[in-house]
Amino acid sequence: MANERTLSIIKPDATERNITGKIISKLEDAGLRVIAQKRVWWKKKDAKDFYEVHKERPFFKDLVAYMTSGPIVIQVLEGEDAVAKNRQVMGATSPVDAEDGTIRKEFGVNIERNSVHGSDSVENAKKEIDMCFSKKEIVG
Ligand code: RTP
Ligand code: MG
Repeated sequence: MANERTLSIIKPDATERNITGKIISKLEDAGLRVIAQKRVWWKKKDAKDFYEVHKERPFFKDLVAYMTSGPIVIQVLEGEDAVAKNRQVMGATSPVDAEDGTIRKEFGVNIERNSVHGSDSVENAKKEIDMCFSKKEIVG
């Protein structure tokens, strides 16, 4: 198993409900370590750039509006198989489909307001980490 890094975002529905600590506990309990973290409030351009892959999807406009509706907490997580492990602890995109014990099952509101983002591949993790953090902000 490889030691990896992945990008995690605690989304506006979760910062609004003041449950960032509960979410971070689940990540840490899964064996992931927070090695960079910041709280930011994205402008439209930030959200559009980050979710560019989804720009043709019907939910894109709503997604950008939602991701700019409040503060988010962006993190770099490190650990064995961090990308897959994080996706596992997040659960399926929609809370109704997510397995028991996952973050989205426990905290997600609906398919859009699903509390967390996690990179879906090692390659995308690298891109997303570079987009969100400078080298010196990451302390492994
Ligand atoms: P994420 O990228 O945020 O980790 O989530 P994901 O891979 O599980 O889902 P993805 O298909 O990449 O979708 C990105 C985010 O867009 C919102 N979404 N809304 N209204 C809808 O049908 C819909 N579908 C997706 C969610 O916030 C989802 O996480
Ligand atoms: Mg995705």
